[in-house]
Amino acid sequence: MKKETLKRIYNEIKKYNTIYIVRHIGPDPDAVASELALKNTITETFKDKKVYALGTGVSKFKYIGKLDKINEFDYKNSLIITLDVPNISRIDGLELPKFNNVIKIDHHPFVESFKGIEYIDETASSTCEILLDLINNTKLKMTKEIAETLLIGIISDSNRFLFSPCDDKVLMKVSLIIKRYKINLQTLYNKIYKRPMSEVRLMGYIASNLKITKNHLAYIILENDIVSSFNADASSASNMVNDFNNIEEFIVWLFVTKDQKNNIYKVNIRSRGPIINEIASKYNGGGHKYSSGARVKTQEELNNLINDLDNLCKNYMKDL
Ligand SMILES: [Mn+2]
Repeated sequence: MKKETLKRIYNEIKKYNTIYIVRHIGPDPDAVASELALKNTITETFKDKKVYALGTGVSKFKYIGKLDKINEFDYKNSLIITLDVPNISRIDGLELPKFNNVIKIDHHPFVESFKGIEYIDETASSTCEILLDLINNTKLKMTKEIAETLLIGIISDSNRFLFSPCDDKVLMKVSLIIKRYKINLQTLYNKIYKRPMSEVRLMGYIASNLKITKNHLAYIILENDIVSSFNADASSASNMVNDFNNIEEFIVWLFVTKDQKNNIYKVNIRSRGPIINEIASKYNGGGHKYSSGARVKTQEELNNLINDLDNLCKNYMKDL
């Protein structure tokens, strides 16, 4: 069944000369790596196709590759492939409803239909792992560069195979491409994990100022002047939420940063027990069961979100 859908996706790709690839706003390495790997395997396989990997660029992820910028779209005769995003409102780079032909490839829980072919594998560690399956099961070509890009997404989204889901299947697939393309993991890790000292100092600030409730919820609101005093930007501060896993004193934790341009609070939430994506979706967000994001406009909404998560922790602890 799954293999059949992968073959259908390949046949669709074959049909179209113009293909746009998009992913979610506020990209992470899996989002960016998946769109560039897919673009590269399509252009490697079909030399004549015009393929665009779209969305706002992030300087931190420049090492993964360069994104495309276009202003005019062929709405009717093109194919859109959405990666790593379950809801239309979080797509970055184009307005999906305007297009006729859509393929969705994702590993997040289903949120809404994109009215095309949908391939959702919640057991996959990352969208890049699904694309590895796509290449392994079709005539799409693999190169060393594509394999490395896919590995960047798989390694980042699984945090070096720490987060679930992570199983024997992904380790087997990864080990095969590392061997076949003689990939140097150390070089790759250096690219993914190298960071300036100022970020580590910011982590120290966060560790010292994180508030922990009696229900085992931890949170911090990172004002922009604090973040910039450490020479960091809001998105890298927000992503540090991943570095606070497995801490005894809390089971759910959230980092709040401010998006000055759109005047909203961006909330990044993690859990090692309670399921958080239902609450996140109440606050203009969503995501995985244990890893979600939300966006709220006012301090009041933010307080409500924190209260809801605190209650979630309380109920979870009661049932243990
Ligand atoms: Mn992902």
